[in-house]
Amino acid sequence: MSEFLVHLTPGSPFARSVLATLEEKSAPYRLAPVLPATLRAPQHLGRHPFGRVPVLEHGDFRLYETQAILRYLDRIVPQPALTPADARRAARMDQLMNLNDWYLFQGVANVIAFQRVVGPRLMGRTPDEAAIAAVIPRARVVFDELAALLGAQPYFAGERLTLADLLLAPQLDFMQQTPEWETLTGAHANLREWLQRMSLRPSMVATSWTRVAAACEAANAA
Ligand SMILES: N[C@@H](CCC(=O)N[C@@H](CS)C(=O)NCC(=O)O)C(=O)O
Repeated sequence: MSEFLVHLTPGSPFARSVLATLEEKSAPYRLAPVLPATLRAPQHLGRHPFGRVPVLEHGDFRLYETQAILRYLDRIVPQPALTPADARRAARMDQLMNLNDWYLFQGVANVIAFQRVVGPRLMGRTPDEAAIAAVIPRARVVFDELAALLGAQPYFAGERLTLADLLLAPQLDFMQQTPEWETLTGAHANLREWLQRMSLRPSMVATSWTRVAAACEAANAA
């Protein structure tokens, strides 16, 4: 199988989903680090006109948008399958992936995790408490719904790991590093146990911010 190239900035939860999927598939890949300051530079805009990461390259095929990348990887490297064969379980997986992008990331994680984790760590910023407080009602709806959809299942679409788990885990791992995690998951032991289970997977261990940052430094030095 030919190698995959992943353009990313360390710490990106969307990029981590791509890396964790590659790890689950034991697929060969290389990292192409993009400095945050160069996301809007012509070279990166040539790969991703919206100036974001991740971007995947596979031979002469280039692709951005994490859901599209994850589904491509699942088709091109079929084992282990990360999409349920059952239509209803597959629909649940799709629903959760959209919930991640539209309701968890947009307006919840991109505010709370950014203010609490990314801003302080990368830019030395102080969290904007008013901005965080403003999104808590929406965050409660998202977390209550995630817990309801997970229910007593080990994974979001049932008995087996799917792309939905791999898209959600990096976002929720970020959220776990904030004090809001306690508030939002205090009544949702199932969600906390799921993240614990996900965090122990070798694919998640191998793609922590620290590990990816070290791999990016090595790639830059090479
Ligand atoms: N819809 C995109 C979202 C990607 C995204 O928002 N990536 C973030 C990092 S997690 C990014 O590139 N942020 C840089 C910026 O907005 O300047 C996807 O699914 O790939």
